[in-house]
Amino acid sequence: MNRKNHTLEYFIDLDRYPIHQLDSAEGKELLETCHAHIDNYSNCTLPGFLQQSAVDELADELRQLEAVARQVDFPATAYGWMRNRGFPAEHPRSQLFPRRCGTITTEQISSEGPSLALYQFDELTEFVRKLLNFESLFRLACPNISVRANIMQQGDEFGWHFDTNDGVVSFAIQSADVGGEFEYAPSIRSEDDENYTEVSNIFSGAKSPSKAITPPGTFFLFMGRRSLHRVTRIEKSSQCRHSLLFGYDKKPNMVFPEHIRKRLTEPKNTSFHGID
Ligand SMILES: O=C(O)CCC(=O)C(=O)O
Ligand SMILES: [Fe+2]
Repeated sequence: MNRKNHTLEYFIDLDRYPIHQLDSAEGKELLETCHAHIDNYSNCTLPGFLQQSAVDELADELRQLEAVARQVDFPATAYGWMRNRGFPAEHPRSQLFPRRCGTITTEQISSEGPSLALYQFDELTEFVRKLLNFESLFRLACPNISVRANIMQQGDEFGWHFDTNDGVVSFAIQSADVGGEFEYAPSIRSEDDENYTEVSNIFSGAKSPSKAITPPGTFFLFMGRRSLHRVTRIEKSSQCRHSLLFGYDKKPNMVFPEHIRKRLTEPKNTSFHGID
């Protein structure tokens, strides 16, 4: 096998995004720009973050994993971490959205390959920590959900939802031809205010969401617990949409509970994950 030299500069355009020198004037400027964007839009979107040759290698790796992706296919609540029984039919907590998507989990990915090599860089973890303004940030120790990839084909969609945590990092690796766009409503909820009126407006289409522009190679940090989001249906595409997702935690050695890991690693997951 033709092993690549997986250095930081092989993966990341450090001239444009000097994440290895965050204390330099250029590094500070990068952080300032990102923080302002996070404050206003609940995300940090850095196009051209990955070098083209790295994008190509990552896309090759994910393409080879398409055959073993687990298919998730069920109607899902946007509020996966809450008990949602007993709300009126039209209430946001009662609504379900299609979640149809292929998932690759960490144990399926080669430890020699580019996806796991990119995850291992302390410079990247430190950059994310500074973006989030956390005292500490660690890569996960989870054998299944540290690094994930979403593999979406024609007809797939990942309906409206909130993530269980803020600060998930994803990389756009391969786009669909038509559809498969990331739409979101920034900071629409908080732990003190669910803001159901605005959530309903997005669900019903009365209010239009924002769209993230994420061509392949884009770094994307997202506040998904506060911000409603979805990946729109892939209407037509000759190739799958690939996104690569990296998990982090404030504490070291975080492993997701077994029932969550099981749910993601079951061969075909069509179980009802709606109201319970
Ligand atoms: O694949 C993506 O771009 C993000 C999908 C998503 O929101 C998620 O996996 O929670
Ligand atoms: Fe999400």
